[in-house]
Amino acid sequence: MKVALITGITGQDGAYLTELLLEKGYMVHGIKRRSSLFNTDRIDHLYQDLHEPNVRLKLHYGDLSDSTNLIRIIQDVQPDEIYNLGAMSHVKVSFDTPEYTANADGIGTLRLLEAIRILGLEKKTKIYQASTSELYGLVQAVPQSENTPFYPRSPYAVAKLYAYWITVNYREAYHMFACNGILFNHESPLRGETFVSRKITRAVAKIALNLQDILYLGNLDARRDWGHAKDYVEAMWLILQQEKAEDYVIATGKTTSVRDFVIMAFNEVGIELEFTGEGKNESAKVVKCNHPLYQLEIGKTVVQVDASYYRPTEVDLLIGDAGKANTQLNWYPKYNLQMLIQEMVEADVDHFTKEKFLKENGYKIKNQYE
Ligand code: NDP
Ligand code: GDR
Repeated sequence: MKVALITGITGQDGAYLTELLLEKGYMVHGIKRRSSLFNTDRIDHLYQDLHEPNVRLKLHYGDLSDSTNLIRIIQDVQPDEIYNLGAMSHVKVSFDTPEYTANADGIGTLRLLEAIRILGLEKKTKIYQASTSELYGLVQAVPQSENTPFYPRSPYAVAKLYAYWITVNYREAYHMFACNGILFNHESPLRGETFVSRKITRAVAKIALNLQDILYLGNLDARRDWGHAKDYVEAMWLILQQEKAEDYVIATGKTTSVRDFVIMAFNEVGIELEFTGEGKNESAKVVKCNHPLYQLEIGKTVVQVDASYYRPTEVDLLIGDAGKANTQLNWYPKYNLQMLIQEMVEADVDHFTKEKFLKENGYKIKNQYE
């Protein structure tokens, strides 16, 4: 049985990757951080009681900032494959916590690579590094491929640049099977609530159900190449199954503005929007509301730009060229943006419909500690 170790197992990609590796018959070990509340919601459905026979998912407490912990876990687990997905992954937050981000996202990768070397596992253990389209930053050329120069634009991207190159360096210096997947934005119903896609789909559901008035957003002009996380974790696995360790861009090849994402998401619940104004004064109002279940007043403002969400330096345009992954990995995305948005909006509508039903029927959703 192949053994995998996943850092960041409690995150969006960690959950989809765990599901995929369990389906493929792996023994999966994951590193989770200690937190004051449970933080395993995304993988609870996969969790197996350790008292059961043939358990194939095991969680270990740990942190990318603690090399002693990483060395011990890797020694115990003896993984065939490590997927380094753990990171402080929010670009805007990295401007507030730059040192922590450098430590976890940059040096954390070095700690894993060194742990493999210290334990003499260079020939056994393959490692996947979660690199990112944020490395391209200030546009040098489009579409962005494995050969496009990097120009990071945030503490997050600079930390990930270190992680990218230290992965390449350990591959070249110590002949380790170490690879970067340069993944463009990928989303899903499991996406963290503060990334723009999920922030939008949650707001669409709440606004349609009259649980929220306005969605405040930052830069609507930014363009992203958005795919589905389920497709992208498949690429991570494929990258580690090749004969030779290499780096790959994973993307859909299509780019869409945040504004158009908003329009498409509201359309899913039959709401048509019209945007007016520019920059900090831009907003959108309802011009049509066709859904039998949702009644919204025509002319009501439902989206408003709030400059506090702007970033000190922005990445304006991302569009990936996944040609190498298409030909070498035979990887193609199964989801397009429309399908992704539909799945995300449906999941959020379902969630908030239940919440509304409970509230309207007198069930007070209490803080469990009250
Ligand atoms: P999430 O933010 O959903 O998950 C991040 C995971 O990392 C969580 O499990 C989190 O734990 C864990 N983590 C955070 N800090 C540490 C630390 N110091 N030590 C150990 N674990 C830590 O990210 P995604 O699943 O979306 O992304 C996975 C990886 O891929 C990240 O490295 C991200 O930077 C990168 N990436 C993501 C892309 C995307 O579009 N989603 C695109 C390209 C790259 P906890 O649950 O406790 O917070
Ligand atoms: P990104 O994702 O920064 O690309 O990083 P995010 O969804 O945060 O932002 C995408 C774009 O939307 C603009 N934007 C807003 N963003 C957020 N979060 N909130 C808002 O209110 C808002 N309004 C507009 C942003 O300015 C940006 O241009 C994600 C993360 O998953 C990284 O870890 C990963 O490496 C990259 O994708 C690829």
